[in-house]
Amino acid sequence: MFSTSDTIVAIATPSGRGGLGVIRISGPDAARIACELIARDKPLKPRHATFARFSESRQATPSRQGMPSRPVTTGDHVVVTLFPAPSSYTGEHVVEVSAHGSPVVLSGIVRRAIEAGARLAEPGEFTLRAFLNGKLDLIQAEAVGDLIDAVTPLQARAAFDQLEGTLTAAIGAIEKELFDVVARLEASLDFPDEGYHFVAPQEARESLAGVIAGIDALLAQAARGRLIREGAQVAIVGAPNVGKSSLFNALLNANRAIVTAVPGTTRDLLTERADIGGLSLALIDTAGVRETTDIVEQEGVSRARDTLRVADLILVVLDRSRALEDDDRALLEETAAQPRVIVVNKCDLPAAWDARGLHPTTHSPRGGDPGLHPTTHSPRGGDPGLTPRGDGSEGSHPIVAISVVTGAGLDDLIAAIARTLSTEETLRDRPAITNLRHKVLLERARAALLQATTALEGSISEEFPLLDLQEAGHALQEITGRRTTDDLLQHIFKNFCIGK
Ligand SMILES: Nc1nc2c(ncn2[C@@H]2O[C@H](COP(=O)(O)OP(=O)(O)OP(=O)(O)O)[C@@H](O)[C@H]2O)c(=O)[nH]1
Ligand SMILES: [Mg+2]
Repeated sequence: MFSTSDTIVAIATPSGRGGLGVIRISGPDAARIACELIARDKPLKPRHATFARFSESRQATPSRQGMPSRPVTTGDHVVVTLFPAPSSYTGEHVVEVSAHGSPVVLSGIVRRAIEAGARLAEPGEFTLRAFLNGKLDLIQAEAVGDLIDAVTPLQARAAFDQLEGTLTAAIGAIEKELFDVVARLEASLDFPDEGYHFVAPQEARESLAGVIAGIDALLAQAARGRLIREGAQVAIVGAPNVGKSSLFNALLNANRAIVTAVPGTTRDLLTERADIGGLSLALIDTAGVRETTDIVEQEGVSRARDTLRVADLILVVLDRSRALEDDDRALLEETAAQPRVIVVNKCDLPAAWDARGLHPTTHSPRGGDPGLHPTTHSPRGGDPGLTPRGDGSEGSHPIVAISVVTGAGLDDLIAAIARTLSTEETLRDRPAITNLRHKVLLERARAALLQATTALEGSISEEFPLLDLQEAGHALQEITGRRTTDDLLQHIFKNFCIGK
């Protein structure tokens, strides 16, 4: 299904103008095609940058009276480098052509390479070939995609770790342990007269417990890893005019949403990616939640409510300069069971209430919201519950006082967002597992190992645990790509960009 017998070509740099643009050619004919591009008779010297002139036309037609001959062809000074197989990115002969980053010139070079026998590469095909040729395993190939897509330094670091083989090594160690148990059980099966001579069931169970512990250690980091790789959705909700859009703009550091003194300014959802506390978050600004007869606003409120259900974290914004109203209290109750940070805004203005006003017994007859309990906050009075810096005592619902106008408390809010979404280690340690595909397969391996352990307890034939162990082994091999299907490869590489 995936042929590597032809030669592929693509622009490797982003589309648009740039100082330099790079074209990559990979496959058996790469060197010959490169020589044709620059009309060179001698072979290219491996790993040597050759400065040359590219001219798109095969036979340059002399111009008449200074007018270029038709069709107009492109030309440029280029630097051509040959990386002979197998010491190249794809493991095949690879040529990189650096030209000036003009889309016209780069397309001209690609067109010329196709005329000379290359084919336009599919998305991710260079990395797919690297995988098929054994230069990378599947984890590393996926890490290449993650690294390119990374928008925060933490994402880039986690992807690079995987590219360097940290997860590959961890899976390898687990596979080795598993293989050891399988080998001993199989030996017992091959020499039935010896019974469990090669491994006693108890011993095999203990070994399997070690394998499962290894998997558990990886799985324990999976939630943090996923948060780093995929980020989280953070919805900003609140009554009209409390300063949601102002906060949205402040967190984005951009004047993205319209801010006015008129309640009901925001009517639709606005979503932007932001790097907040090292995490890549999708921030969502919503319409102020209130009862309204305006049809457009009603739709906005309904969308805001929908967002509440899907968001990973909710920032409930309250305005401290005016008394809390029913809309505010309703929202506090509505979001009580979800991960949230309560943002008390407009602290530059005289206070109309303080955190004691958030006491659940006062406003939430159903109670059950420990995060709002005033005793969990500073008892010093004055501005007790609004002490912005949390010491961890806020539980899962920190309350942070800010003023978007002065910028006070914004850093504390960012810290509270990162803390609520994750733990401090998320930002410090780098988890090995970030990819959902890997997590699912590890869970499958774990389930099969547990089943094998149970089968060993029954002390029936070794065949039963062996079948389960085989399944566990297959799941581990799927992670690294030693077992794979065309569908899976297609699914993984279709999300890559062309030229990678
Ligand atoms: N003094 C003061 N005013 C603020 C603060 N934050 C926002 N405002 C003002 O409050 C008004 C409403 O701000 P917005 O950001 O539009 O509020 P919103 O919650 O998005 O409002 P809707 O979209 O109508 O629901 C504007 O006049 C802001 O300038 C703050 O911290 N202090
Ligand atoms: Mg708004």
